[in-house]
Amino acid sequence: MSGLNKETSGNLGRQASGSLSKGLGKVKVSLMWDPSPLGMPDHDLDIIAGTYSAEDPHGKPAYLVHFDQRLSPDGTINLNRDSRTGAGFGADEVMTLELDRLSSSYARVVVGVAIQQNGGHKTFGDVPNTGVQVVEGYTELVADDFSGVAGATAATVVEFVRDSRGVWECRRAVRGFDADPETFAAVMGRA
Ligand SMILES: [Ca+2]
Repeated sequence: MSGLNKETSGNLGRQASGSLSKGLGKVKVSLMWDPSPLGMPDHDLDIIAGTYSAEDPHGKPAYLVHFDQRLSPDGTINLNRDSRTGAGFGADEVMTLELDRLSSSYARVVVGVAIQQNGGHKTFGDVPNTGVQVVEGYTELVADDFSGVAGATAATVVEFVRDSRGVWECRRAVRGFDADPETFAAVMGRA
């Protein structure tokens, strides 16, 4: 996989499609935070999704989606909006996941947020007004302000798992990590 400790990003788009199955269909993750004071290093937070196979749901991710790999191989997970500063109104980063379109070979998707470190040690407590929201349509599934993981440099937020019927369910999973984005992405599925 390519490095997660910041390079350039691609830019790919995709059409959405509807859901016929029960359980979760198209889910949206929105992340917001405030920019750093003028002259200070930027606050750069990243949404990262890891998709795991049915054979190894808590092991190595089958693939990752993030600023440097904005679309999953089958087009089902898309980082629609990317920010390196947190400047501007509304959500700074947005990711959509079309869970109902994922191949049955995948059984779990974990979504987390990592803070670019740039040689320092920046935690959620260092970044003002950080918030994340997970919705399906108008239904809020998970919302958090990271105050419970203020000392962490990265955190998982939510996991999606297939139940015994094969439909997707959502579980809140706010767990802090002390790791840079690349390390976090490699281990975020183990919990
Ligand atoms: Ca970012």
